[in-house]
Amino acid sequence: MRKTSRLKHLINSRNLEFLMEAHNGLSSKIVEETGFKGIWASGLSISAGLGVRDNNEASWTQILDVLEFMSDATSIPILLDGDTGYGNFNNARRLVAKLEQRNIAGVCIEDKLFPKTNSFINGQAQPLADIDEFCGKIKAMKDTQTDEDFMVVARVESFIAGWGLEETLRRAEAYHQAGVDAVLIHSHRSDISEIESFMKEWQGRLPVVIVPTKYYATPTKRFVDMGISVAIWANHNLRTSIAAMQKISKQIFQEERIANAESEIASLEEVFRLQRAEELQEAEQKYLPSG
Ligand code: SPV
Ligand code: MG
Repeated sequence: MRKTSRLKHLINSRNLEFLMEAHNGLSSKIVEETGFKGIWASGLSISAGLGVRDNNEASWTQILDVLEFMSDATSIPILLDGDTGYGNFNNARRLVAKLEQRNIAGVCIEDKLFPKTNSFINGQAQPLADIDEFCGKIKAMKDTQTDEDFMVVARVESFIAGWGLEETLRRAEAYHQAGVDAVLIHSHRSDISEIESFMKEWQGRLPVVIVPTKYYATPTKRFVDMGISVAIWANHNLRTSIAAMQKISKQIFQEERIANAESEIASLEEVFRLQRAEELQEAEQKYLPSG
């Protein structure tokens, strides 16, 4: 099954499904091996991994280059966190064309302004996109895709920007009418009350995707009971790698030796396995002249 079709099934499945964050080829492989059915190509994590801020400092073609490694390394579908679509409708539809070429299964765009700011920074101050302009962007993206299963998810940022349920419903319904495949409702509260209020009114008009980064203490069963379609664990591979790298760098720096690090880190054999070094050795036997 095509990656687009797999993501479509995942989003439309009756069960709660999960996307796990990855930000490069290696983390993508680990997500797939672990058993996840799909990958969230997080803008926060990719930008942090590149050493820049989550403010579109990395250009969209630089993001595409990272995605190409992620997609080549895996067979599960990738949903790109496409920020605002990197410009207006024209930039967003060109993005769709390029994502299809790279076998990326879908993209999520948020109703903010380019250059975006991460939703957990200065939440109240963030201006939202004009609804009609954002709907035009969605239509342009849906009209551009050549694979009918390519997924466009609209992320509603009105709770984040300090607006209430009414504005969130108004926006979600407008994006629904514009032809989007699912809505992502974001919240920076530490409880799930905003999402819950939305779900009561929404009544399953389209699949709903959530990012529980701030309401992490909410039991997953509540998402199921509410009828959430997809939960995204949005930045946990990035954050675990930061913690692990800081710990081991500090230890080696202080001790000026690596002996104590050895038992705490992946073996070289594990690195080679993840890179599929064995396959190249077999290919060399087959294709290089012997003797
Ligand atoms: C990301 O992972 O980059 C997201 C989700 O957009 S969040 O950071 O929670 O806004
Ligand atoms: Mg993001």
